[in-house]
Amino acid sequence: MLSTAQRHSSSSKTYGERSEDPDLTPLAQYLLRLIHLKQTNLCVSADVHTTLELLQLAEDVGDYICVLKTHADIIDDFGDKTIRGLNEVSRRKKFLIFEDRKFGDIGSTLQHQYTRGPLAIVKWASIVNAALFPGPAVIPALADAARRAILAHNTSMAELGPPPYFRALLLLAQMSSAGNLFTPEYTQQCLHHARQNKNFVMGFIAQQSLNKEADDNFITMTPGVQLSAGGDSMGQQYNTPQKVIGEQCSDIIIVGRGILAARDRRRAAHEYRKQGWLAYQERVRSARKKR
Ligand code: 5BU
Repeated sequence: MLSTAQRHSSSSKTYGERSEDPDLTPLAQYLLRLIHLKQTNLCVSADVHTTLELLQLAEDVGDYICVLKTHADIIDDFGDKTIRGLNEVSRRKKFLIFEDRKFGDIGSTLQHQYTRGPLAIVKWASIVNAALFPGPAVIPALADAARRAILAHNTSMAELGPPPYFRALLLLAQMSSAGNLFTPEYTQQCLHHARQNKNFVMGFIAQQSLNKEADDNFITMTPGVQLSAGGDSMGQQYNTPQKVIGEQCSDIIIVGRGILAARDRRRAAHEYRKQGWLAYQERVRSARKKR
C-alpha cells in the first residue's frame, strides 16, 4: 500500500517541475532549480572543528552537493575568515549553506541569536532551522530579523554571501534519534504553521515528506542517512538513500559521518550523490507509471 507521501503529487514530479510553482519562496525555487541542474540531492553535514577543515571539506565535496550544513558553534576558530571562505567556495561551486542551529527560544531572544554575537548567522547562512515547541511566533520573529538584516544599511551584499540574497526557514518537524519526543501532533502543527507562512518556511527537517494537501510543495531534508541502515551508540538511527528518497519521498539526504569518516571523502560524496539521485529518478518513474 502506498503511504501518504507516496500518493502526493510532489513524489511524482521532478525537482525542475516543482521549482516552477509560483507559490514557492524564492530560495526554495532557487534550491529546487539548483538540485535539478546540478543533479544532486545531497547535503553534506560539515561536522568538523576548524576553519581549515571546513573549507577543505567544502572544496572536496562542493561539486557533489546542493547544500552544505554547518554547526558553526563547533568550529573552534569560527570568524570572518570562515565566513569569507565559505562564501567564496559556495559561490564558486554553487551550493547553499544551512546552519543547523535548531532555534528554540522566545522570539525576541532568537532574533538576537540569529543576527548577533560572534556567529551572526543571518549574514552567511541562507537556510536555518527552528523547533516549533516555543510556539509559532518563532516564524515571524526569524522572518522579520532576516528581512531587517538584508535591508540593513550596514550589511553589504558581499557580506551576505553569494546570490540569492534570500533567507528561508526549515521547521524541525521530526528527528532521527531513537526515543525522541516529537509526537505526530507536533509534526502536524509544523505542517499547519508552514502553510500559514509559505513566504519564509520552505520546508522541514523530517524523516519523510509531509506534503499532504494538493498544493503542498515543501522541501524535506532528512538527516540520519548512511549506505546501510543502522545507528551509532548515542541514539542516531540511519536509513539508506533508497528508503529516505525512494520510499519516504524526502527531497534531500543529509550525510555526515558516512562521508566525513571515509578515507576518500570526494569519492564517498560521489557515491551518496549517485544513490540519492538514482532513488529519486526511480521514485518519479514508478510514481508516474502508477498514475
Ligand atoms: P551523521 O554523522 O550523518 O550522523 O550526522 C548527522 C547530522 O545531522 C549531525 O550534524 C546532526 O546534528 C544532524 N541531525 C541529525 O542527525 N538528526 C536530526 O534529527 C537533526 C539533525 Br534535526
